[in-house]
Amino acid sequence: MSKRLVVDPITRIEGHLRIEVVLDENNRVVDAYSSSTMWRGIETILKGRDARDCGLIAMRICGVCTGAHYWTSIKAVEHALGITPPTNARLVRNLIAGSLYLHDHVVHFYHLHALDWVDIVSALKADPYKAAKEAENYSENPWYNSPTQYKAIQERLKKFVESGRLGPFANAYWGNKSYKFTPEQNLIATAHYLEALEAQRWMAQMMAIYGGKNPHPQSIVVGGVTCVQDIKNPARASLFKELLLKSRDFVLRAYIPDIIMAGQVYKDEALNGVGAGLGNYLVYGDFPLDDNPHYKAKLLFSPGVVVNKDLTKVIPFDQSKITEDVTHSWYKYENTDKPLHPFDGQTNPNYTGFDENGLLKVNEKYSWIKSPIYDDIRVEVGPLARMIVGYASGNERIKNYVDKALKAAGLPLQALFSTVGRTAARAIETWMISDVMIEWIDQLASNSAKGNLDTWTKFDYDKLTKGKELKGYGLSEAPRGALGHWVRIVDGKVANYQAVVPSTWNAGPRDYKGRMGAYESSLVSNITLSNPDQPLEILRTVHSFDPCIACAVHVIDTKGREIAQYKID
Ligand code: NFE
Ligand code: MG
Repeated sequence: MSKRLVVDPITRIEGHLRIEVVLDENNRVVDAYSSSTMWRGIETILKGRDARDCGLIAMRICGVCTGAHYWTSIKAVEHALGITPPTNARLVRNLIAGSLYLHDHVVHFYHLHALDWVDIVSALKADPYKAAKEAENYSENPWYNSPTQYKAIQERLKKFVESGRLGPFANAYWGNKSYKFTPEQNLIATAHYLEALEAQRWMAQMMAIYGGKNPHPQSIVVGGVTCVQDIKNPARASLFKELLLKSRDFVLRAYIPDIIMAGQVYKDEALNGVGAGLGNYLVYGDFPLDDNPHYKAKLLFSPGVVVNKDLTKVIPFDQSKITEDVTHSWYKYENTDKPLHPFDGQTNPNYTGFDENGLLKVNEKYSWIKSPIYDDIRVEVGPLARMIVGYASGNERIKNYVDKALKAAGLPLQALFSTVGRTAARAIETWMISDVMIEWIDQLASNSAKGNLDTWTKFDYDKLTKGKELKGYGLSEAPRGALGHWVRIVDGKVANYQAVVPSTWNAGPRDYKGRMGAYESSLVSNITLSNPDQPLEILRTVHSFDPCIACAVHVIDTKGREIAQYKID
């Protein structure tokens, strides 16, 4: 007898996500469906606008990776106009994007994902002396290293629990068998969870130094950046570096050790490919290291495609091979049923609802997310894709960090193909980015000291656009993965605008051939629930992608109609 399990809403994510799985008699997941139950509308709003304004509006696609849409949009317009920003603008953009990585990844691991691994209640049973010793197994210089500190954290926790006001720790699946940390390990991770609430503030402040504010930075414009005064003032670079070093310290002494600990404790899951998913990975590439246009520059993250977990081969990335399919999505294309390239993309809603039992109509349309396809392959994007494609491309920097982390956890490369690997990849790239950012801030400070305050490439918009049709794309690696914006500009006004977003790639439903999206595929990868009333293993794997559904859908119902009803199972 198989049974259908509905998890709706999935919490500790951005937006509204529903997962339906089919369990066999042993509670093993044998089928899975991912559905966005929310609808938004930014692509449509952008039509008819001056293309120089797109970035400011496009960043409203999301409240989390706001900046990623902002600069990706600006890159698309720069591509269409044929302009390239100068060195200082490149460095500032890399620094702002880097601070988004640090902030997003730390907040994700601790505040959105950790409770899938860490049993807070068990931490109350820990021996603080043993915890202080245990922390030394994962770091030479642990963030917390004295029994007194661990005891104080335990006291804080006790007060929480005794007051009955559990706040963020309420309603979890404490005691579930798939929690594997010892009480001491749980106490270590809980301590870092609380500390990360403070640490994430430093990373948000970093973005605001050159971005003006956080979220929604505002200093990037078509052609460059506007924060000349901040580049000129050496105190700004000093403050940035101070916050960067503090953040990096937290990453090295808390985040990375916690990942090594998880890698060791959850070794079997990693080796058995639990949550592995599609095995196909796509990276657009990002963080330009020279001043060529973004699609030609040498990049920190190598672009490319790896298929079937085959690390011996990297297929070169070509944006013309991206399409979006709507066979199982609540949209309808005019005049065609075929997947469309984003330059020709359409966003026409066609909501067909749930079945008579309130379940997804899995053989028909069942999500507000489209299904992106690369060269007729379904792919996963994100930190794991970046580490895999980088590794397979022979990217020395990426190889070095991946090898160091795997060695510390005592795991082979193969272990990356799992939920544990996906979560570890995010930590590994956070470590790498925090090191590279030191180089970038030093370069920016040195340029400024030499009197190079060049921040903008001059252009004449009217001259460039009058009477012309121009097309451009911006390709980025947002924290959650490959992000592309495509714009068509006619006579200076936006004629069409399409965004294909990381969570669209990962959370999309089946495609026209019935092939699963990345979440769906990862859920049917060797996952068995230890208690079907507590879908902890489902949350752990879905969270390992760091879902953002606002991003994935980015279409808005301006009339405020009810578009879906929620059933909380
Ligand atoms: Ni809304 Fe985003 C990132 C983008 S997501 S968070 O990272 O682009 O899919
Ligand atoms: Mg789109």
